[in-house]
Amino acid sequence: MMTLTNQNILVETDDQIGIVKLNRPKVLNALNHELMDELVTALEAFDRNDSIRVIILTGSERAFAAGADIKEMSDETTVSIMLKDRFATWDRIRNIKKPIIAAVSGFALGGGCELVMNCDIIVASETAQFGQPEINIGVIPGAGGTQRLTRVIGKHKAMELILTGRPITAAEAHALGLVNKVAPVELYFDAAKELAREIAKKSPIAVRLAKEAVLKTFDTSISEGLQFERKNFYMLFASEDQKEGMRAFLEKRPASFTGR
Ligand code: DAK
Repeated sequence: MMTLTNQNILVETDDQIGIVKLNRPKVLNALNHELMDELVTALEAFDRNDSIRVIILTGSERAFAAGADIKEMSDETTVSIMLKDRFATWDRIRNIKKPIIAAVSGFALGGGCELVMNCDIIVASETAQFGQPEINIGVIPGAGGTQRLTRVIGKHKAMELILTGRPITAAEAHALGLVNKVAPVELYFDAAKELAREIAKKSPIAVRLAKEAVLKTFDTSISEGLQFERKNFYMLFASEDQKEGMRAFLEKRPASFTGR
């Protein structure tokens, strides 16, 4: 296991799993520009690193992230915030090709909840709480909350959460389909790792094309989506992993995937 220290995040690897831990404990991991830049740099480095197959994004037990840094944001004007174009960083996160599992404990609010929804699978501790409280400070979600939350939990619940700013518990988030799995606080990170290990055994090229195809659902019609899925399916027959996977099945042995 290797640990690299940035100012606002901790980065480590565990076998084929890349782990990024948000680390601004004094402000409950509020997402300032510096943290977001470090985060996207770390995620892109894992994305390029062939020995990494799955990424876990996590925070502390007390907070995944309590939102964008309100102190940093409070003096912005329409023009200043637009010219900074900080959403470009979020778009880069959206373009990460490897699966990202969010391991969430404590607060996942505002931008924290939006960051979680940028991930592909969400494991929560029983103490996690999710919400979009921007309405309480006179704004609305800006990093995808109105769109992603609505697609995941439906219009009426999303409307309630976004208009009241009220957070929901891990159990509620699970019932609404926002969270894949809820585990006791001592176990949620291990549960995320277990999932990561399981996915890391699959063909990385199939995993990549599967993630791409699932995400396509969100910006296409069903017939275009089916075409897209088909194209990715055809493409996999050009991979060594497809040959290996099918041969291993027929030879009744576990497959060994290389990502080629
Ligand atoms: N920003 C800055 N500091 C924060 C913070 C935040 N979001 N959340 C907490 N802190 C700081 C507190 O100010 C406090 O600092 P000190 O007073 O000790 O210096 C410290 O963290 C501990 O917080 P509390 O003392 O408040 O702790 P409590 O346990 O009493 O309360 C809380 C925890 C999470 C309920 C509370 O801290 C809270 O309500 N925090 C704010 C939650 C919130 O409103 N989040 C949404 C922010 S708006 C964008 C991308 C994304 C976004 C916007 C733009 N671009 C790319 C342009 C997203 C916007 C948002 O997320």
